[in-house]
Amino acid sequence: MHADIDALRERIRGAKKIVVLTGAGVSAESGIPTFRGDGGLWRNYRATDLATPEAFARNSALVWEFYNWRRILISKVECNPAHRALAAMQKGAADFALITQNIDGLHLKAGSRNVLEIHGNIWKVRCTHCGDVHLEEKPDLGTAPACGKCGALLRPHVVWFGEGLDPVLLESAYRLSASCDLMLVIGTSAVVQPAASFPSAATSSGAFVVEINPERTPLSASVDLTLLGKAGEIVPQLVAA
Ligand code: BV8
Ligand code: ZN
Repeated sequence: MHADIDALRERIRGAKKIVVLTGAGVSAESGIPTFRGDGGLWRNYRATDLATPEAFARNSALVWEFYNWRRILISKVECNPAHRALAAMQKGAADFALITQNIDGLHLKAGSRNVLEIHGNIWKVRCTHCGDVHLEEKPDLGTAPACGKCGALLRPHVVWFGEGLDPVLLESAYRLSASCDLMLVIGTSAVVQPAASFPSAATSSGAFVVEINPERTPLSASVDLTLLGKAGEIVPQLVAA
């Protein structure tokens, strides 16, 4: 592993354009349960049951209880060494982009800039009627928060399953993936589309693609290097002075 890490550190140093794609695994060591790992349950619901427009239409109060539970949890955790190392890597790189599937905002909190939050941000709310979007830092918004402008019900400004991603963000993510020479894929089970397709866009454009994950994933067979381990342990070694 050490030789791989040393070689990768050299590759990072020499890379012209680095793109990093992160998933829930990069926040696991901050204490935020991942989606598909154990602990990814809330009152015996799976996130995929509640993170849908249908669930919100059926029982918006239950969905708000789920998001308030996550907002309260996230408000209490800290960024971990993986978040901090990625912020440092960005500072030292000529051309760097971070695409995250996470909505916890921890990359921004760790100092990463221009993060593409392709699934949205749990700290943003959107009005279901007038579409107004704003940051709402209070962790518990109750089960029927109302829009300050028009009084209609607010929803989390996140992308639910079955909803399209912001087309501008999606196009940028593909363009960045297809024009980098090094992609690091960190802490994702590579199941959720369209994010799971970004690494193959990088590969087909000749990039060197690295996966960092304690487990193998559907991506493992097609990446150039898999570093089996925790993000909080491996990523800091990639930016060590
Ligand atoms: C779309 C925001 C079309 C909300 C999220 C069948 C039926 C219905 C839909 C589909 C279907 N088949 C495919 C689809 C499409 C669907 C999809 O991909 N479903 C999956 C489940 C099969 N995709 C969508 O619906 C997307 N939209 O396709 O729309 C469309 C197009 C145009 C117009 C209209 C419609 C929208 C997808 C976005 C959904 N929203 N989040 C919220 O969070 O509440 S996705 C959600 O899952 C999170 O963002 C999360 O990040 C993401 C992916 O999961 P991972 O990040 O990979 O997390 P996971 O737990 O799976 O894995 C963690 C990994 O970390 C593991 O590998 C683990 O080993 C590793 N790990 C653990 N510890 C560590 C670690 N790694 C490093 N260090 C550690 N310490
Ligand atoms: Zn409104």
